Amino acid sequence: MLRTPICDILGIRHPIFQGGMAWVATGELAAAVSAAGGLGIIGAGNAPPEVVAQEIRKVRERTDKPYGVNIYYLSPYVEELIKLVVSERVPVVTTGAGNPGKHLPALKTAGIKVIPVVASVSLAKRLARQGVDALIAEGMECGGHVGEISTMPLVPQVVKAVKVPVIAAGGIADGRGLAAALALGAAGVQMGTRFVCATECTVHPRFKEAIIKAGDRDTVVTGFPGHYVRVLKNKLTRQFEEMVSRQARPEELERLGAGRLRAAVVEGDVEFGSLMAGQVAAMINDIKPAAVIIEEIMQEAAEIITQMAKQVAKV
Ligand code: TUI
Repeated sequence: MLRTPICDILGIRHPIFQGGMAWVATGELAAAVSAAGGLGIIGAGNAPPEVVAQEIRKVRERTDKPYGVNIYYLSPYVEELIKLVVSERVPVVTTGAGNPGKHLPALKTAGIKVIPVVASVSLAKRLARQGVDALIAEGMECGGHVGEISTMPLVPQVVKAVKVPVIAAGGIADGRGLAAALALGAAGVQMGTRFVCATECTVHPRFKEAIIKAGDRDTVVTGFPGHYVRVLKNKLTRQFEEMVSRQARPEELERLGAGRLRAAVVEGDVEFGSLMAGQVAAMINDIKPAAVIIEEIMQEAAEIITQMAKQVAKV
């Protein structure tokens, strides 16, 4: 049995969050993760509030366990989404790609646990002072939008800088990753790519297959200043790189990227879709139910920690 303070704060059995990935983290996936004792998180992405409300209903129909909604701060609907999560009394809100500071009073008054994703120590400190319940420190091994610091140096620095629990994200897909994150001082982990290959994840099967086939050097960070994303290499990333090398205008690059995540997730366009995935893609070799993913990780982490403690005892 491996419990950490985040389990008690949120009322979950296992210290495992499922990343709130835009287009990917639907109510079906979030419900499966929450029902299995982790924290399932709906990814609002750029979706309008009525779509997110439907995903919330899906979770509620399937489980009465705690779940979350991730609000992406570059969405045009941030204000409406804040109103939605407050009126729906969503138990947990995670945030990404921005600073949720100004919405903290409204969310806290509604009794919502607020857990922002940060990629730097400075934002972590500011948000901890403002009263967030926990933080997710995301290293640049992750898929999608990336910061500049890797998980191994980011997590201990954030842990040292704040008093609230820190969840490690980026580069974690198995029990070894959970044990390592706990060793860095984290109270749990968030995983995205591993849950893309959950049975309950509704992405196109070709997206899942692309992750399963990926090797250690098959992701690349592309994009433009202020919006770098890690994706699986394909024809889209090669075209993007060719345009960058001939110094194409940012508008041209933006046009090339528009709608590409939807194309990957919904249509299974593995050639010209944006296949957002982390470096752990190379470590994922199968599709299995979220509950099995979680049970195996918990088991493996407990075995590693027990083994390590024995090694210490021997000396
Ligand atoms: O947000 C993510 N990951 C993402 S966003 C995304 S792109 C997307 N595309 C279409 C529709 C919707 C979304 C793909 N992956 N991760 C969380 C994260 N947040 N990582 C880093 C940050 C971050 C960056 C800067 C958090 C705060 C921040 O603060 C800036 C400031 O204002 O201080």
